[in-house]
Amino acid sequence: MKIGITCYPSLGGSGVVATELGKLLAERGHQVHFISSSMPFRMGKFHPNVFYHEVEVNQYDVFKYPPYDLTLANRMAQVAKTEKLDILHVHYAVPHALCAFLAKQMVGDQLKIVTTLHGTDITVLGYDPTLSDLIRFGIEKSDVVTAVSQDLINETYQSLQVDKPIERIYNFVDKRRYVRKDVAEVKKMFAPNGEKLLMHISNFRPVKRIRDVIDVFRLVQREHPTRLLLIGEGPDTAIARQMLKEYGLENEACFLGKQEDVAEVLSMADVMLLPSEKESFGLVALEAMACGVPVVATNVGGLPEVIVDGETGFLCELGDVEGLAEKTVKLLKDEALYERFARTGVERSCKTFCHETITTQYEELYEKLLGEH
Ligand code: GMT
Repeated sequence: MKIGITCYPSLGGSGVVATELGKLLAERGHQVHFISSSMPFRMGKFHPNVFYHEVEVNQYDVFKYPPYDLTLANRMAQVAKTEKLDILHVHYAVPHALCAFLAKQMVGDQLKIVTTLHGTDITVLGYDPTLSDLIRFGIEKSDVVTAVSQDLINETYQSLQVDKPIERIYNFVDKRRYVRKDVAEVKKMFAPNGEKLLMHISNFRPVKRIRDVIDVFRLVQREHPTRLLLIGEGPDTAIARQMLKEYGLENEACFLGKQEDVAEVLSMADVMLLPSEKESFGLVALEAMACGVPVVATNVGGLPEVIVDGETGFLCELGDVEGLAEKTVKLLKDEALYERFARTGVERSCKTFCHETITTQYEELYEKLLGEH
């Protein structure tokens, strides 16, 4: 098959999933064309079946805002025509499903649109009256719609009242790369006296509740020698720095910024903290589990579909900083419990979220869609 993929190419789970899926489809012999504003950051090494088409937006004085959406739609149509694409698989309804719909109008009905919903497009934008009708339209005009968790499907029906079946296809980890690595020497740099390492990875948006991460760390640190590693960056990075300073913990925490090799970094962690307010899936929780790191998180959105409470991690109510800290300490102090959680997490990630199985699910969905007409 010839498959076009559009995603937000910068750091973020949806871009990771879109890019990794594209590479896996290419490995299976499909021709994959990425159409995006910049090279997706996980693109990696050259692959003969992977092509990249940049969307370049020109600036004109006449426009107050550069017409990115229209330029993207035009590029999608161009690539669909020249490369004879069968499928355009877009990640995020806004604006990608709408751009794909426009491209389809330009090239003809033979081009099939698959839209994958990742979260913020529904959980935030879906409630915005200036966008909700448009999002609903984009979903209904897609040939097939998928979402990354059952919770996101439920929320889409509830918030947008869409009249369209939505198929659940979970996110995945490539188990060839997401394994615990031997990083004992590097870990010593961050935990020189054998302290345990708590880790948080995100884009530091308010929805990630960075304040709770720091508060949990403060409480855990009182009970057990612990350090904190913070990966990624975003609007609330400064808040985290400020809080650590106020608590006198700035020397116990380290900001590593954005990291390419997440599996390597995760292999240093003892516990992953994810106290998010909302999380349609929580890819980072899955990546942590795959590397044998138990996750202590909030019981929100799709997280309970990824983390099994009391088996691969612990789930607490949103904002329950004391509960999150207590569960973290429990894991750090009970070696047998810790080993069981770590092992079960690896097993679950390989079984339920295996890259091969999920790629096959998408492949079958494409085949069915093309076979229907
Ligand atoms: O969480 C973010 O801020 C980034 C966002 C994205 O665009 O990548 O993540 C969303 O999609 C991921 C991949 O499906 C999910 O793992 C995240 O849970 C979801 N984020 C939210 O729902 C807040």
